[in-house]
Amino acid sequence: MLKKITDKIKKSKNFLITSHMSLEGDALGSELAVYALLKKLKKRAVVYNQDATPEIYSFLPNVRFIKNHIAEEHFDVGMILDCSDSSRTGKVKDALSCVGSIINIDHHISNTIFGDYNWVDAKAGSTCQMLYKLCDRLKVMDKNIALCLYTGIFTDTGNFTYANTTEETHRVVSNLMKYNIHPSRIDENLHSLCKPQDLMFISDIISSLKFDSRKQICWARIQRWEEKDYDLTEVVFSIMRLLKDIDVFILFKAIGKNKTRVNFRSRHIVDVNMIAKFFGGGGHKRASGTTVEDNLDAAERKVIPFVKRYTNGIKIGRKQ
Ligand SMILES: [Mn+2]
Repeated sequence: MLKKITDKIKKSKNFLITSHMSLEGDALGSELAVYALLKKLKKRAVVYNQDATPEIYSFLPNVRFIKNHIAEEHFDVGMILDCSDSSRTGKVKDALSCVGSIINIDHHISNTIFGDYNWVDAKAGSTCQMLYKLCDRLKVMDKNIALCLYTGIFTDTGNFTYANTTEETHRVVSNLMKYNIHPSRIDENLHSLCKPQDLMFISDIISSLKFDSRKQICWARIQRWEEKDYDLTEVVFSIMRLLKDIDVFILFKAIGKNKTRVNFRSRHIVDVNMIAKFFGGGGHKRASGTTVEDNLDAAERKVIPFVKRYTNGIKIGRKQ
């Protein structure tokens, strides 16, 4: 598939690049790496997203060229990156209905294979890790592309701590490091951004922690989830992950009247993609989410017994 995709890219002139709503490091890193790659090949390319780019990613090269509106235009190819289904592009879907062909490059196990060219590798820790191969094959790697790819790999592997961090991840990163990448600066851009009131907000969430009787699942909830210019979800999970032996972490966020966002994480064992799927969502084995049309209490009453039943009989203990 990689060869078919490189051939298609070489043959085409005019590209639309997009990803999923609620942009994060892998989505933006993938888009901007592909944008830089196409520019190097002297192609026309537009990055078009439904959502505005969160401020913390403003250090990424070419981020100012990302568009949130476009005039109607024809594109030879739509490159959809890190996106499990074309509906997750939000309003960009309208523009995709008139592109010549769709290239779908992704690592979500829940990917619906919606493209004309589908390169989906659920074993890859990030889409950026996959794109390294594409850049390598097209011989376009440079400092800007390396910075984008590093950022996506870094964020999607939880700073190289999640179970999706592999030998391949480090091999790719070691090659990217040849392009004058400064991990400490990237980390500071992405993670040193809380204001004092944010820590109080996180402390409210952490004080709601509950556990199942077998101490395998823990969950927290927040009544008034605040949309900030960066997402505190991963910060909350990184605190929950400090708990010994627990495998499943769940965060319930009230995001509207009778609307609750539920995020799932697992450390080693439980397939949380299957759990999210049961409630109409999806994602990865170790990280997934869904939105349920219920208030916090009702969502918790629905989801937690299901997770308990689902994990019952699965031996959850410390590996290694
Ligand atoms: Mn990703």
